Amino acid sequence: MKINDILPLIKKNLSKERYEHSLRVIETAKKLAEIHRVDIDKVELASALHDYSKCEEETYLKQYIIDHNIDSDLLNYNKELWHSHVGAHYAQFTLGISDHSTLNAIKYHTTGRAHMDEIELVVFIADFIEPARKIPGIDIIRDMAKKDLHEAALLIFKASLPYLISLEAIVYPGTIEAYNDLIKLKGDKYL
Ligand code: DGI
Ligand code: FE
Ligand code: FE
Repeated sequence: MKINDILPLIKKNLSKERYEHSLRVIETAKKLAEIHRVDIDKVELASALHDYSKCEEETYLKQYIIDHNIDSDLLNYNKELWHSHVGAHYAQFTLGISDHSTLNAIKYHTTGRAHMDEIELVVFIADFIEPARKIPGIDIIRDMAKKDLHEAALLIFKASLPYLISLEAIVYPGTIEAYNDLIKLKGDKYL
């Protein structure tokens, strides 16, 4: 599928705000892809679709996960985590997208995962740093994203994990695995 076929689809399925966020993620991700020489077409498609299911009702997402045999353990965690997996399933089975990196970039854009490839990293980072995001310390992450994708992803976890903990939110194990993986890559200082 081409981006020109995807844009009307996401526009129809999303609120105006969410559609505009998606457009900003596409632009941010494309810039990162160019800098880091990552496949632009895959990055564009994945970032366009990353929040495809974000505006669905909680009951719809839950039923979709049950009906399509998506990892049911997700239902034990925050509903914010569901839209990414439902969106990736929709992209694969309804839109016929088969590229694994593209599908994983959609599926793991909320939590990250261990062993993210560059396409996944670009979408994960672009979602966090798109220009409308106002998060303390975000400019340091924006600068790092131009230099080093792994280090930028690590900065995101260093901001988001303490935030989730401050809210006493349950942290999804995949999020911790993603963080641990990035630490292993650069060498654990405490071992
Ligand atoms: O869909 P977006 O708003 O663009 O961004 P996103 O898909 O990264 O979703 C962010 C939300 O997901 C935010 O409210 C925090 C939440 N989240 C991410 N990881 C975890 C989490 N919530 C819990 N409880 N646990 C997590 O591990
Ligand atoms: Fe999302
Ligand atoms: Fe998003």
